[in-house]
Amino acid sequence: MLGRRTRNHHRSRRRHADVTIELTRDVPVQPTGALRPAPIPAPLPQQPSRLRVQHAGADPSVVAWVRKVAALTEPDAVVWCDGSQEEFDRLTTQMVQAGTLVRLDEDLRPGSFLARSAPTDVARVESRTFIASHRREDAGPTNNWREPTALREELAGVFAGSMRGRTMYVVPFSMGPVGGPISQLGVQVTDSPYAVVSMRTMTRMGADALAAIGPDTTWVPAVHSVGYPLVDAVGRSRADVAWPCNDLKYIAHFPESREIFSFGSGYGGNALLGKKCFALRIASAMGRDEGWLAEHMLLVKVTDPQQRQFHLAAAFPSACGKTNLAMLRPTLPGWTVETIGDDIAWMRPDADGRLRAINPEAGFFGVAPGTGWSTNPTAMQMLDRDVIFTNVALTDDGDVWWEGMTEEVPEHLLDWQGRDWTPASGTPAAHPNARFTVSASQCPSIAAELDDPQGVVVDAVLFGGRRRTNVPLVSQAPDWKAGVFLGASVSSEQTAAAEGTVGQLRHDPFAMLPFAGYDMADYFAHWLGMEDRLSQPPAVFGVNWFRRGDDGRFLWPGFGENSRVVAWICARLAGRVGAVPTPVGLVPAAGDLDVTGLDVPAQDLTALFAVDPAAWTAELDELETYFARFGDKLPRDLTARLAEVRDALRAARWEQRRWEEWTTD
Ligand code: GTP
Ligand code: SPV
Ligand code: MN
Repeated sequence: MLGRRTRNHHRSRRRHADVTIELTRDVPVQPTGALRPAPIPAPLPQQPSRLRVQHAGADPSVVAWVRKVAALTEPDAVVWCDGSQEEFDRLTTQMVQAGTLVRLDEDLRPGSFLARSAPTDVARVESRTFIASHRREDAGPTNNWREPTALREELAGVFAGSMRGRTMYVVPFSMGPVGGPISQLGVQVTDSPYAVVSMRTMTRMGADALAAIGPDTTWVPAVHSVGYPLVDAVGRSRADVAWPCNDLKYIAHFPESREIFSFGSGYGGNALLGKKCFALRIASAMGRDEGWLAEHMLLVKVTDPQQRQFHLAAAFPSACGKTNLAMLRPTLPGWTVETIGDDIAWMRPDADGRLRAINPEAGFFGVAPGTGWSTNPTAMQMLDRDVIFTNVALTDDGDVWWEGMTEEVPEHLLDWQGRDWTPASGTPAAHPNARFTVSASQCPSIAAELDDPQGVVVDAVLFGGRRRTNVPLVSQAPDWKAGVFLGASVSSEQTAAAEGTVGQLRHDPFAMLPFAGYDMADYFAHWLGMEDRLSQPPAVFGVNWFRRGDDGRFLWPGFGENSRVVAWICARLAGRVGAVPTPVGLVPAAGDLDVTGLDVPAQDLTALFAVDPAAWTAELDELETYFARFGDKLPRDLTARLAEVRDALRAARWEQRRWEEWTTD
């Protein structure tokens, strides 16, 4: 049982009343603003007697843990969340009063709110995301490793008293349908009501999840504080702000004891701990140990004109098109795409050796900019009510707007920071990483399978990124090993979803660079090893909607037109079409990609599939350098596939030269 395991992993430092305080208070808290930490360590305060930590329905392991966290963080009150509408209404009303939320116009956007975050708290902070494993090599060269004991001590310092003057909410949740065979349970404590209401939308949160935790249940403890206490160690108070956070941030993971600690941010992936922290970083480590996969993937059900069904999972890096593909409205007649998930898939081999997947989430935390009636009408319909928007612009009539929502740009707005904005302002009205939080049940294309605890059989896995050059519109890996190589070789231009330089090309293997909870080379090996666990492994494809012409424009119209690529993938799965080999994979034969009615010049279509041997050889040289970071741990299958592609390119180069000599004769 995890609760017990967790206790053993901690080292008790102080005893106070009947509460074991595991984390020392000697390191001063570092709050933002005027509140300064007390120079001398204050005496341990008595736990306030009005603090009601007990909860009749909760397993004692949960109560004991909540008590420990409360003793450390010293909130004024503890509230156990039940996930009810009444609770949601109470918290949102409170946040409107506090200025955290703006209630949108009840006719234009019923039941909806706008949150404006602090300008310093708008995206994931990868530089402050830590993996604390006992051995450094278990975190691997792509993660920020921390020694667990030292990190625990640091965290003890920052969490000590961090909830003073605030309410601590206990948020029990299930990732996946409660009680399902692929599902997992967790409990987040947080001093952010915004995190509470978001967790209610994004997970199965509340009484049912809590009731599912019994004495022998594994559950993941997740501690979250925005790090803005309202009272300091010597009792001085300060006023709250609309979006409390702290310049000092920690997004900390202990994959071995399956624990999460997040400090200093109220935003998205930093604060909704069921999402990236649990469902990807902790769950990927669980998957390694237990033989399954936790992936940054959308999940869809595709039905072809003959009513044949296919399930596809696709990994694209952050803000690279998962939500849009998940809600695809096919332009090809007779095809339908239904949404199961848009960000995370948990996949495990079933008794028949097929890969079964669920979406562990219950809602969508999606990118607003670029979402419009012409690009993603399904999402636009989904967003017509009961949404929490974060960092979008506010219209004069109390509705929301963002770049790409409509062709016509409003004359006047309040931008994402609440400042007057006009088209002449020269800055984006919505933050590029502005997001919506909405229940999956509101999605017009949602599939009934979202609530099937058994999941769906995955027929194909797609990998993609934002690549202006080299990577073809679609290609198929000839076998599983080549498919794993394809996933491992994903690189993509950086987006606003995390801090960093937007547009900069970086390796993002399996779209999991920021999310793998253990060594990336071990992760590659785990993927390779899945072949032996599967009687029918999914086919693997690479896609790229983002290739550009010399003039900088996208060569492919994308969005609904991506159904043409999906149709070719399904035709391959059904064995209806052949394919043409290239050095980097199999591509559609002439005529097999349905371009009927598509307004794309023939030379652009050719360019979308061009494999330039010189450019690709350079790409492989660079990839080899990247792979070298993993040293001896890099699986030989990947080195072998790299050599194979290299040889094929050399042959292609020779072919090309010979052809050029002929044509110039
Ligand atoms: P995360 O939630 O960060 O994991 O992102 P995501 O992968 O779900 O990305 P999303 O679908 O929200 O897309 C991000 C941006 O890419 C949006 O601005 C989209 O409009 C844009 N985008 C999505 N699909 C396409 C496409 O086919 N072509 C082009 N040109 N842009 C696209
Ligand atoms: C991503 O960055 O991949 C997201 C958004 O899906 S966040 O939840 O903030 O990580
Ligand atoms: Mn994501």
